[in-house]
Amino acid sequence: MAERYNPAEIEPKWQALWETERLYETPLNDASRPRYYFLTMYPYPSGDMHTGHWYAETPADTRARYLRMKGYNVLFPYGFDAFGLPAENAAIRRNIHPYTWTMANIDNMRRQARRMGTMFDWSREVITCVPEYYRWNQWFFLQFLKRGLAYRQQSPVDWCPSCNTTLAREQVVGTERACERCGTPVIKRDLEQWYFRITRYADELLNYDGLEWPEWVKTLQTNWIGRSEGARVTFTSEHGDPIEVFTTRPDTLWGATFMVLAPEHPLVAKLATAERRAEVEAYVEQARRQSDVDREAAGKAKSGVFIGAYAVNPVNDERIPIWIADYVLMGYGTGAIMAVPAHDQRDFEFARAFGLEIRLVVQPPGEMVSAIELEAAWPDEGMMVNSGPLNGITAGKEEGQSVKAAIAWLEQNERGSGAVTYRIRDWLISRQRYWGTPIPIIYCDACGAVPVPEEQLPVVLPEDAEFVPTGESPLKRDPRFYATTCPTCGRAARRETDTMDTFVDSSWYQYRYLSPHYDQGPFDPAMAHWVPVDQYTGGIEHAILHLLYFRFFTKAMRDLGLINFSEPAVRLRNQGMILGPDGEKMSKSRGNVVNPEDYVDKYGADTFRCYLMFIGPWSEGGPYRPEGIEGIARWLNRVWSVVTEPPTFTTPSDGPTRALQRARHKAVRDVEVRIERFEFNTMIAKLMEYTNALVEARQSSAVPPDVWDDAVAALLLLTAPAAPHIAEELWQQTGRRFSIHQQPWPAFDADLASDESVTVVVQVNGKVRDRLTLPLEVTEEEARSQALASERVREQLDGRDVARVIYVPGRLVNIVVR
Ligand code: ANZ
Ligand code: ZN
Repeated sequence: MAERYNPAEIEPKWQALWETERLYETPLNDASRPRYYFLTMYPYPSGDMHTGHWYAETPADTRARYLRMKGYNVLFPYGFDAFGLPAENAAIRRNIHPYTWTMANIDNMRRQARRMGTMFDWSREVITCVPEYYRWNQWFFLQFLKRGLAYRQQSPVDWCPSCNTTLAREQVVGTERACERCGTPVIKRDLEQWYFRITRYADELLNYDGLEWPEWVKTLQTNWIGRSEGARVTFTSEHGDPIEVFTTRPDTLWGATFMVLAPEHPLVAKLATAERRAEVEAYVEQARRQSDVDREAAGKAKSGVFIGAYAVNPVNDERIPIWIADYVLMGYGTGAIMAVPAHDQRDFEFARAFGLEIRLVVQPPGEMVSAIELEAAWPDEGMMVNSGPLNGITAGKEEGQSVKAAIAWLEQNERGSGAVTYRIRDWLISRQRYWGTPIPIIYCDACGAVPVPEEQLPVVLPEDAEFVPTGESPLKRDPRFYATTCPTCGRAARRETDTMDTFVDSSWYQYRYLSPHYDQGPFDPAMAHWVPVDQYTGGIEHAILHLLYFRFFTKAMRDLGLINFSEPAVRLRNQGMILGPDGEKMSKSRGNVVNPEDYVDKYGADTFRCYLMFIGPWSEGGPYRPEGIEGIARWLNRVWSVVTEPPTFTTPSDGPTRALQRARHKAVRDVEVRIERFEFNTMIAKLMEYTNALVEARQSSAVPPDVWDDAVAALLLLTAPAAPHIAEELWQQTGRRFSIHQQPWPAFDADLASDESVTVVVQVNGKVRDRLTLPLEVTEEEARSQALASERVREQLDGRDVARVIYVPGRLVNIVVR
C-alpha cells in the first residue's frame, strides 16, 4: 500500500469524482442544517487564473470547507465579471468578437479553477455578459428610473479629441492627463449621462450597524462619502444674481473678504466684465484640463483671475471682489465659496498671492494678534471679533458657540440656513462602450427619453458588431442596433447607445447565484432566506467603489421591496496582495509572474494551496518566495508516509500514548481557532506540528492501534480543508468511507487540550512591569485588556493617557503612555 505520494495522479481523479458525485452542489432547500452563504469576489475573465486568484480563493475555500465540516449547509458559488474594456480592446487588436474572447477565457479559467480543488458550486455559475444576466441590470435601471434613483444629466466628462470618445477615469494617464491610447491631452466635454442617485443613501451608508467589517474599510468609505455640516448662505452679485455658497464655518462670514467661483460655475460667463473676459476664458480653458485631484493638491501654488465683478456679503452688505480659481471645484457644495483668508489656509495662501485683504474674526487665545502678523490661517478656537452679533461668543461647533449662533442668525434673518454637504457624487453609469449592458432607453424627437417597456427586455448587444480602432462604440454606428420605433408614439426613434459601468454587474451578483436561471426577476424570492451573505472575502483594492455600490444596491433593492434587510454582507475580510518574488506587483512586462500551473504540474495543487497560505498573514499579502514551497512539499510527503506506513504496534506504554492523545486534542483546537481567525499561515504551522507528533509516536511504536487510528483520522480531517485531495486519498486508503469532505469536524476535549499557556510580558514605555499567564489561544483584545487591568501596570500608568498599545502575539504587550 505504501506507494509514493503522487499528486499528479490523485488530484484529477478526485476532482472528477467530486464532480460526478455532485459533492459541492448546495441544496438550497435543506432545512436540516444551518445555512452559510460564503461569497468570494468573482474574477474578471482575463484568460488565466493567476497566483492572485489562488491567493484569494484557496484560503476562502479552506474556510468554506471547514464550515461545511462544522455542520453548515455552505453555499460557495463562483462566476465571472465578464463585461469590460479588455475584451473590447482585444476585439479591436485581434479582430475577435468580445463574446468569443470572453467565453474562451472563461472556459480556460474554469478548467484552471477546477485544478485548484475548490468546492465551488459550478451549478450556480453566473456570467454577467450573457443576456440572461444583464437583462436584470436593465430591469433594475427601469425600476430605479421609476423611483428617481436613475436620472440623466449633462455633465463634464474626460474626452479624447483624437479618439473621439469619452474616457473612463483609469484611461486618463499621467500628470499631463493624456489619453491612454494615443497620448493626446484630454479635455472636458459636456455630455448627457445617466446617473444612479447613490447620494440619496449617503447618510445611511455612513451607518455600519451590525456589520463586522474591518475598521479601515469603514473609515475609507466614511471619508469617501465625506459628510460636512455647515450652512448655505446666499450672496448677491451687484446686479442681483444670487450666488449661493456652502461653508462649514458660517461663523466666519464677517471675515469674508472676497468670493471665489469654480471656473466652470455657470455665473462666470455672465458676471465677467468685458475687460476681463479674455483672461477669464483662458483661465477657464486651462482649468478644464486638470483633474479634481490635481486641482485640490495641497501645497500647489494658488492660481486664479479676478473677473471684474463684485458681490455683496449678506451679513454686512460689504462689497467684495469675485475671483475664479481652480482650487474651488464645481462638483462640491455649490461650486462657489466665500473666502475667509484669516481662517482658511487655502484662502490665506490665495489672499497672500494676490494681495487681498485678510480680516481676523476669531481672536486666538493668549496675546492679541492682528491679521498682518498671521503666518498661516488660524482655523482653531478663540473668541469671535469684528463679527457684529457674534462678537464675544466662543468660536466652535458646540451648543452655545459661534457656528450654531451664526446659523440661528442666518435663519432668523433669512440669509441662509444650516445645511449638510457630501463629497460623494452620484454614480455616473454611462459608458460609451460596446461591451457592457445596453441602457434600456429610446430617444424620440416627440416624446423624449422613453424607457424600454419591461416586456421588451433584454435589449441585447448585436452579435456581429464591427470594431474599428477609432475608439467609438460600434453601437453608435450600427443602425440595426439603434434604429427603432418609439414605444409611446410609434415614430422612428433611436436607442441609447451607451452601456452601463460594469460595477453595476457586481453590485447584485450575490443574489443571482441563488437562482441563476430564474426568469421572473433578478432572483427567486423563494431563496431570499439565503441572503444577506454571511461572509464576503476579496481584495483590498475594492474597499471603496465596489463595496459602496454593493451596499447601495442592497438598500435600493430593499426599497423596491425585493428584500427586507439593508446590508449585502454581514462579515467582510480582505486579503492582501501576493507580489512577485522581487516584491513588486506581478506583471508580464516585469517578468515576475508566478504561473500557478507550473507549480501545480510540479508539486500538485494541495502543495501550492498550502504554500500560499503558509507564506504569511493573509490580510497582508507579500512577495512570493519560490524556495519556500519545498518545505510544504516535504510536509505533505511526511503526512503521506506517516499515514501509509503505520507503526509496527508493540506493547503500548502510557507516556507516548498520552502524548499522542494530547497532541490530537490540541491540534483540533488550534487548527480550529486559526481558521476561525483567518490565520491560515499558523493553521499550516499547527498541522505541521501535529504531523511531527505522529512521526514521534510512530518511532516509539508504543501506542495502541485505536489511539493511532484516531490520531490519523484527526490529521486527515484537519488537513482536509487546506489540502482536500491528499486528505481524500488517504481517507480512502485507510479504509474510510467517501467522502472525507462530508465528515463532521472532529471534537476536542478542552481539558486535554488546554494544558498549555503562554507567559506574556507587559511593558510600560518599554520597561517590563508585569508578567501574565494567559491561555495559548488568547486574542489580542483579551491580552490588551488583561494587561491594562494589571495592578502593577495601573500603578505605572497613574492616570496618564495611553497613546498606543503594541501587541506581539503570545509574547508581549507594550503600553506607550505620554
Ligand atoms: C468659509 C470657511 C472659513 C471655510 C473657514 C472653511 C474654513 P469640507 O470640510 O471639506 O466640507 N468649500 C466649499 N465648497 C468648496 C468647493 N466647491 N471647492 C473648494 N472648497 C470649497 O470643506 C468645506 C469648506 O471648503 C467650506 O467652508 C469652504 O470654505 C470650502 F475658516 O467656507 B469654508
Ligand atoms: Zn415618441
